[in-house]
Amino acid sequence: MARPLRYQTAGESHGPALVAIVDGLPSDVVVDAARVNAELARRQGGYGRGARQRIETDVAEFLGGLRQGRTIGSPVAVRIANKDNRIDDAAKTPPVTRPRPGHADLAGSLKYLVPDCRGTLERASARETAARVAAGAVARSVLDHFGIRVFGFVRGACDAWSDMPIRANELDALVAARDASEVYCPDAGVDKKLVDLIFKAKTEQDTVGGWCEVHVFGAPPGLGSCMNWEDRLDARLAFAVMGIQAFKSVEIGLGRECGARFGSAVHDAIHFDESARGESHLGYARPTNNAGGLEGGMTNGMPVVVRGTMKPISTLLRGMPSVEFGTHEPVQSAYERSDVSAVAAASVVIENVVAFEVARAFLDKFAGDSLGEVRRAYEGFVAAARRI
Ligand code: EPS
Repeated sequence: MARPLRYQTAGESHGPALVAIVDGLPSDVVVDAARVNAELARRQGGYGRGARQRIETDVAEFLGGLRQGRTIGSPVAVRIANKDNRIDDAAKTPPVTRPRPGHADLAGSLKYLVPDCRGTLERASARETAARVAAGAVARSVLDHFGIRVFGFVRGACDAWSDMPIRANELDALVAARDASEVYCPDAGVDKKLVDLIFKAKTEQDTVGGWCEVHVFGAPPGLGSCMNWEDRLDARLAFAVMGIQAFKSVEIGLGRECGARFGSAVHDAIHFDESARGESHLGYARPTNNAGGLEGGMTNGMPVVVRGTMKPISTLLRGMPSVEFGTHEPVQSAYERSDVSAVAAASVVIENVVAFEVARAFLDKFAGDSLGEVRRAYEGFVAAARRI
């Protein structure tokens, strides 16, 4: 019985380590530790990050699930050590009693009945996204075997917005441009504006969020399902993206702009191009991709396009109006070492979270206990779909 792909994380921001357990991978999948570590390193980067990233060097230690770099069908367990491990040191973790607007501080203290916000901020912290990136980077190893590529980047923030088209045949150049950008934006003009914006926020003791986008190239049609709301891939993607710390909205394809246009300017015409039979759309070419590769909750063979909005970091150096627990006196919110912007890092998180969901949907459709069985199911499906 092939088990559904799923993962769980554990660990606090200043605890000993973060842990991810990915269950449901078939055997024989190549998991490249260097690639997982490269994603972890990317997540640590980006202009606007705070001092914590100079302390940590995130490295995945594989504790289970692999033999000689390949899965064996058992859960893959990954550990990422925290160097700033002081959760049990009371002197180094004084109580936080002035909740930060936007953070989990207030809601968490009320929910768990703890007057020290540290009771919840340790787990609410976006440090946990390191484990999420590791889980996605492991799971997308399946996609590598089928030539499915996932590309995440920063589309903009505030009044800086990149209109750059993201095309499959330019992917290598886009990856290089993104990786050369301090803010993970492949559009050179906008990259500079974003750096200036983050610098301005920093000088004003403020913070800034932004928009991150992910494109998935090469996914076959039919991932997800129209038969049940929980299995719609767009629903699963939205759930996964909204599960990332600080994300406040998610869009697929044209997203909210769909409401501003008539149908004829939204829906993607269907053409048939015999010469494009080798593409993931199997020849059913679409001149536009406003649907973001998803119709009826299923992939249609066009690139899957997901955009998420990250709110600005909620720890402001200058503080925000708040209230002291106990006295209820008005105060400025607490300051904890933090980032001015983590939008670049968030683009790595959303990329790997989306990759995980696509891998899950892929294995749901082409289930098998070994990669060979998955491959046979995939190839049999593609051959049959070509006859439609
Ligand atoms: C975070 C606060 C900061 C960030 C952290 C998220 O941590 P610290 O209080 O240790 O400086 O650096 O993000 C990370 C540690 C990370 O690796 O992404 C928060 O409150 O959410």
